[in-house]
Amino acid sequence: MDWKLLSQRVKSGETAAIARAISLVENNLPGCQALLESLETHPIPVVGITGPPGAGKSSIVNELAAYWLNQNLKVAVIAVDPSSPFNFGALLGDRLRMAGLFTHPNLFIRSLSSRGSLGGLSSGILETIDIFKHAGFDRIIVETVGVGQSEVEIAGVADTTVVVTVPESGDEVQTLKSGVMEIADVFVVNKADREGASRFASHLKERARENEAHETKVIETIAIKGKGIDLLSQAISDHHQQLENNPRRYILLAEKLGRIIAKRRMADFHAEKQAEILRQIANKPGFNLYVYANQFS
Ligand SMILES: Nc1nc2c(ncn2[C@@H]2O[C@H](COP(=O)(O)OP(=O)(O)OP(=O)(O)O)[C@@H](O)[C@H]2O)c(=O)[nH]1
Ligand SMILES: [Mg+2]
Repeated sequence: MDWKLLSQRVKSGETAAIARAISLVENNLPGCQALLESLETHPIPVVGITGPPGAGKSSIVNELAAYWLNQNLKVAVIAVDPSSPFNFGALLGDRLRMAGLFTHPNLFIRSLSSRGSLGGLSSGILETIDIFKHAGFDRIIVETVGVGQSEVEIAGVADTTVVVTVPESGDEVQTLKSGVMEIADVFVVNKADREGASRFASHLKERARENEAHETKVIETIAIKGKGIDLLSQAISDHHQQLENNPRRYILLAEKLGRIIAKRRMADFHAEKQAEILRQIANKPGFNLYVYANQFS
């Protein structure tokens, strides 16, 4: 397909064209580079939602999407699933279908598998976000399960990172994984219908105040009842507004540039092919991986 035409069709918001463009960049097909170079990437808020398995991330994504759709905003959702590319789609789909939103013309949902990428995040995520920006979405949500490195990585992709936690026990406060406090722009204590939620929330608020790097809001939600979603939406908007004059924006942009360069440089690197070569040479006396690596730079 002619990439110029495709780019125009994406810009006018055509669903089929958006889907086509995403698979083009995901699979690095011919025309992909030209398409990427044609994108007009407006500064649209990218909201990362991360947190432990089962914390209620998808439920929150559903409610936020519904909330924004009701305000006549166009919403794109990317789900990065480390285990299965199907899980999320099914779960999110069910709820949205129930709410009558799944086929809403202003909503686009895309599930990306994180398999095959080194960190936790899918390798096509930056490009997919930019395609959504070009297509004129007003809000872009990225859901990722907070396992491995993905939650720290999400902070490099999202303008606003929302960390979803649940009031399982008082100990949870202490066991928040290191680094999580630093990446959270907004904390959500979901399942606030459970006992101990407000105690847990005030613990978090205290911890958030101790963090001198930046202030983190703590919002209590009951996602299954849609409670607290308005406050969460407000906290996200507030954070995004602060970002406008924040030098962190350019740090994010520089990180993104780094990812683009790294991806280009790694394009010809195939781990399996290298494993085969290394099997032949790595046990030879004097083999040195640093010397071997020189041929790639
Ligand atoms: N009691 C209660 N249950 C909730 C709430 N929000 C979500 N749940 C339930 O918690 C379970 C997990 O919710 P999900 O939204 O799938 O959580 P998730 O974080 O997306 O899960 P993964 O994507 O599998 O990591 C579901 O059974 C939800 O119905 C809440 O506010 N209160
Ligand atoms: Mg989920």
